[in-house]
Amino acid sequence: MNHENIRSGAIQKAPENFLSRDGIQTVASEARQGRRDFMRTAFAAAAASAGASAALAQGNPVPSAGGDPNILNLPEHSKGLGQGVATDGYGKPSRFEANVQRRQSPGLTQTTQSSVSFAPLQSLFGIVTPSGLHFERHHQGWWDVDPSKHRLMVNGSEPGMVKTPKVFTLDEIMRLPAVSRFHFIECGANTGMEWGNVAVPTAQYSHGMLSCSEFTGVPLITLLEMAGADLKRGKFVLAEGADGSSMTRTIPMSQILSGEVLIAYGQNGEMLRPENGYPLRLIVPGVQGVSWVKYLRRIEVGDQPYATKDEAIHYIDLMPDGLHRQYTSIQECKSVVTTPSGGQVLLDKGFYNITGLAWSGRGKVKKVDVSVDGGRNWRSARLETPVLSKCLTRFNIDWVWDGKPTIIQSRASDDTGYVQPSYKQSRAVRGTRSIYHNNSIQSWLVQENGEVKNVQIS
Ligand SMILES: Nc1nc2c(c(=O)[nH]1)N[C@H]1C(S)=C(S)[C@@H](COP(=O)(O)O)O[C@H]1N2
Ligand SMILES: [Mo]
Repeated sequence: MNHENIRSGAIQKAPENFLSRDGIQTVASEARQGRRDFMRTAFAAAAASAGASAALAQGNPVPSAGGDPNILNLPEHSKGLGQGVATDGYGKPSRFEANVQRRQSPGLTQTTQSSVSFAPLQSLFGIVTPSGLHFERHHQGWWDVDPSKHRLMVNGSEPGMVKTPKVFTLDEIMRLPAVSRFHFIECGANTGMEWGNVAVPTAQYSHGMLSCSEFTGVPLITLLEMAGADLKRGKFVLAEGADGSSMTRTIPMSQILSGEVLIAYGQNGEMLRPENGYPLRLIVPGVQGVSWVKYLRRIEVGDQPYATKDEAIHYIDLMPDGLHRQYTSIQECKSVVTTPSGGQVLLDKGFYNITGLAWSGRGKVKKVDVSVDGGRNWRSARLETPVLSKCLTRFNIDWVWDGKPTIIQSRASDDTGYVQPSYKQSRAVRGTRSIYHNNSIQSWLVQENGEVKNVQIS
């Protein structure tokens, strides 16, 4: 690429008004203390010795001349008796992984109670988000609801819409035929700060309102059939949560008829976490997170959309002419490189595995192209299996860094043929004042000193 572009300002630097300088440094050092720093320590000896970078370039570190005490000396754990089984009954990550945490954005948390925490995408592997690291978004705080008292009501908007309105206990729901499916959930506001070119420092803050789990539950259609819902007149369903936010969203019956909308109690092999809606939540694959109603207590069948507050005035798109789109639901195809990403530090020039996540609310990811020269050239990344519909897909691609500043990007397309847009393309339609549904191509600037920064290419 033409590195002059970086200096001449064709590439906009991340503005620093989102966080104080201190804030940015804190976040960057949090990221550094993470896995990348582990790499740095592990390879430090190798990198110091002559010819090491050439060896690293082949992915083959050479031992230092003096001998590495970490291989020459037997560690304590090879000589002594280890600990007995964990006594707390529920395992925790290694103490060396303590930096891998959900984090609250210093710029977004204005109230006494935080309402968003972001998943540490840059520290995760594969496609599943560990339940304790799943992002959180609460409109009115979370609750640990007593499952023995929780009820789900299924009723109609008018007499006849549902023949026998029903109230289900959790036990009754758990007796029904269950399915387990992997799906991503993304808040419609994910990457929202970047519409206005506010470049938050890490992938956690730019893309971390995104998670992926194996959900277990009962297809909503099963409950509707049990209650005798009129599936011809009933074109829409209202889903309502039991928390104080009065979270209510309209779901089209067509999606429910496909069998993919679930009433879920399971997440990654155990019950849902309280933060994620324990004991029941709605799973609406491909649709923005707000429709995945937590603490689900009521399903109403009706013949028209409900236009509730959380769909008529929130989670819709502000267009450049000042008008809103009436309704938006599907999360369009998107991707992000998670390593290298903002706040991480590369060790040295040489070989790296570029890795990231791609997803589409419309189906399967078909292809992910990666550029390591600011969008001039693109190569297809390897899509790791499984590649599932409306689910995160992991991609990997080889890269040999020559030690010069460069820009790394990923561009996903899905099986409908849709291609993830550039910022230029997104802004041409959406302007810069939107909050929601930003699926533009993310750019990470790798600087000469190895530090990676969030930038936007104008
Ligand atoms: N009952 C209820 N459901 C809710 C919300 C809420 O505040 N209350 N937040 C919604 C929003 S905006 C999102 S993005 C997702 C977040 O789900 P999570 O907290 O499990 O990540 O839940 C949705 N469902
Ligand atoms: Mo959301």
